[in-house]
Amino acid sequence: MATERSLILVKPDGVQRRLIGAIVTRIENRGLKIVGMKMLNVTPELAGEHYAEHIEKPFYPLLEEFITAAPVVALAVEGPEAISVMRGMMGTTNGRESAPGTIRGDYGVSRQMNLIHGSDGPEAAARELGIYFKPEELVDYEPTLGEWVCADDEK
Ligand code: IDP
Ligand code: MG
Repeated sequence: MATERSLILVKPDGVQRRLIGAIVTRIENRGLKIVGMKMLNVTPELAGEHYAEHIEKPFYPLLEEFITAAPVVALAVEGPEAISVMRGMMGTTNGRESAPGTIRGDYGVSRQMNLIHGSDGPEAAARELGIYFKPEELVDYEPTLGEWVCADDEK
């Protein structure tokens, strides 16, 4: 069991549809700890760095247009196996196929406008957190409720 950090974005559709609060509430309610949070505009350069693995794909121009079209909210989320826990909460890429109960499955019907980004593994998380946050923007604190979220041997 490992405590992990994941880079989460509320994408432009989530900001425009006023779902920032709903998405952040789900993260908090799950017991995960937010250790960084800011709103920013993604530039084409930042989009290319973040989505380097997709840059040659046919859908990339539309993805760039979408992710730069309105602000995003970037979050650094920490917790036991936070990367896979967040991927599970997000649902599958295409909102039409995402299970009810997931963020994408409850709030969306689009493959592109799927509301949330979450790192897909430890290497991606470290890389993406480094792209969106300076070290001093990530905070360290003991959550008062921490000892009631999971047992010591799960941390
Ligand atoms: P993920 O966000 O579930 O990890 P990826 O395959 O890494 O999905 O794709 C990154 C993002 O690119 C998706 O979240 C979605 O916004 C967009 N995307 C993925 N596949 C397509 C596609 O075929 N057409 C248009 N946009 C896509
Ligand atoms: Mg991905």
